[in-house]
Amino acid sequence: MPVASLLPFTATPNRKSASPTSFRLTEKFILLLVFSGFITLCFGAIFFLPDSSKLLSGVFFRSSSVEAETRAGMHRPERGKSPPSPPMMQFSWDNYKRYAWGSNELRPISKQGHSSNLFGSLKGATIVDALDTLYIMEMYDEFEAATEWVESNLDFNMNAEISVFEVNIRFVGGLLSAYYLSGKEVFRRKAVELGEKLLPAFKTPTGIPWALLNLKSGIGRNWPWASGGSSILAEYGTLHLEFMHLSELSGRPDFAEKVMNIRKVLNRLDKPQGLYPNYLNPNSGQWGQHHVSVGGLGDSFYEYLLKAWLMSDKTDEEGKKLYYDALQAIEKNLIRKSSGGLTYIAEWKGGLLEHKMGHLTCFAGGMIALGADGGPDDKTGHQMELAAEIARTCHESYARTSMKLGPEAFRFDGGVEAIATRQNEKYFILRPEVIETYMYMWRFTHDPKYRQWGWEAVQALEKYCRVEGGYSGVRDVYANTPNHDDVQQSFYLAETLKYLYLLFSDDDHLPFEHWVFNTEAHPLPVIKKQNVEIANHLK
Ligand code: DMJ
Repeated sequence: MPVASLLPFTATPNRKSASPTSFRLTEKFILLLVFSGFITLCFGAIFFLPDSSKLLSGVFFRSSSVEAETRAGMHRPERGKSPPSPPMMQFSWDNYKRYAWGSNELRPISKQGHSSNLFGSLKGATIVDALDTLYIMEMYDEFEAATEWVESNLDFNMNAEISVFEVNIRFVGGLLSAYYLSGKEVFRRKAVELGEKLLPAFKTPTGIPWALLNLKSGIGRNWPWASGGSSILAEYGTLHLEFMHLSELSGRPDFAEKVMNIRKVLNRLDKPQGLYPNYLNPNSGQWGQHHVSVGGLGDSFYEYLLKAWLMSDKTDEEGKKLYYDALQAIEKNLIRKSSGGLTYIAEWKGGLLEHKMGHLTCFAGGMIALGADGGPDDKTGHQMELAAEIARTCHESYARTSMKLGPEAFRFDGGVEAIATRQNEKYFILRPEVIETYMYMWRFTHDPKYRQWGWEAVQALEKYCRVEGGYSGVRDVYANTPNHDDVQQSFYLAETLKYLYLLFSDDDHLPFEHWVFNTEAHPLPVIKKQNVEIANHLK
C-alpha cells in the first residue's frame, strides 16, 4: 500500500495548493506518528521473515513503484507499473490445478494431464517449476498449496528413467529457488535428496554424466540418437549452478566435485577453432560429430560458464575465461550478418555453416548483455551492441509471422531472412528465450522498445495461445488461425511469465548483483566470497 494512503489527509484536489509547511502543528504531529508507526511495522515484518529470506530482505523485496494491484486484470503497463503476467499466471495455474493437478503438465484443449518421457514417472513438474514464480508474484495461497503438494506427494523413490538435465534444471533448480525465496526447509531437503538420486549418472569412465538415468537402479545411458553414444554438451554442461548450491546447502563436497570434473575433462580436449562440439563420448572422453550450436544441444553450456563466474561472486576465474574464450570463437566462426543487415548466430557442421538460428538461440542476446561488462580488452560496448543486434533479429523473427510469435527455427538462406521455411520449424511452444533477452536488454539499457516488444508478445499470446483451459503452443505461426498443440509447457510458468513480469518490474526486483537465473529462470543467490572455500579447495 502506498505510504500516502495511510495518511489521514492526503492531498485532495481541494488541498492541491497546500504545501507541507501550511500544515498545522497537530497535523504535523499526527503525520510523524503515522509515519514512524509505518517504519516500525516494516522492521517488525523483517524480523519475522524466515531465515534465508531475512538475509535477502531489501535485496529481494520489490520497490514500492510496482504495485500489488497486478491481479486485477490485463492492461498495458506503464513504465515500472503492473506487469501483465500475474493475471496470465493466475489463468495458467488455475487451469493446471483444475484439470491436471499433480500431472507434469496441462493439456489445455483436452483439459487433462500431460507428461513427456523427460520425467519418466516423476510427477508434478509444473508445480515445482512454478513455485518461485508464484512466490515472486505474491500468489501466496497458491504457493502454499504447491508447498503442501511437494511435502506430501513429491517422491523420487520410483522406477523411473528421467532426463538428468531436465530434472536438474526444473526440479532441483525449482526446489532450490523455492528454498532461497521462502526459507522453507522442505525445499532444501527435497533438493538435496533429488541431487543424491542424480549422482549415479556420473558413474562413467570419464565422469561425464549419462543423459538418462533410472532413479531406482541408478543405471544410466545416453539418447539412442546421439552421435556414437555421446552425452550432450548442453545437458552435462548445465548442472554446474545447481550442483554448487547443493554442496553449499548440504555441506557435501561431492556435488561440486562432479561438476568441476566436467571442466577438467573439457580442458584436456582440443577444441576445433576454439569451439565446443555438441557431442562427447563419456566412455572415451572424445568428441563425437563436430556439430556446434549456441541453440539446441549447446546453448546453456555457454550460459553456465558465464553464470558460474557471476554466481561465485566473480571468484571463478576459470569459468570467466572459458566463457569469454568461447564467445570469441562463436563470434569469429558462427556470427554473421545477413544482406538485409540482421545479425544471426548460425550452426556449424564440421566446418560448414548452416544459416539457421533457433528460437532457443535467442537467449544469447540476454547472455551476451549479462556478460558484457566483464569482457576482456574493454569489449563492453561491442558486446552490448552485439546483444542488441541479436535481440533485434529475434524480434524480427516474431514480427515476420502472421501471429507475431516466433517460429522454432528461422533461416537466412534461399532468399529469406529470419523466416522459417520448413513446415516442421514453424511451431511455437510458449518458449521464453526471446522475452528473456528483452528482459536483460531492458535492465541494461532502459530502451523502451524492449517493453514494447514484450507487450507485443503478451498480445499475441493472449490472442493465439490462450484457450478455455489454459495456454497452448501453436503448430504454425504463419497461419491465420491457430492450430493448437494442446500442451501448456511447465517452462511457460517457470520462465516465459516470470521474464515478462521482470521485464515490467523495477530493476531492484531480484537484482542481478545478488541473483543469477538458472537456465529454467529459477533465481539462485550469488554465493558470497567467504562461502566459496569448497569450490576453491577442489580446483
Ligand atoms: C527450458 O527448459 C530451458 O530454458 C532450457 O535451457 C531450454 N529449453 C526450455 C525452454 O525453451
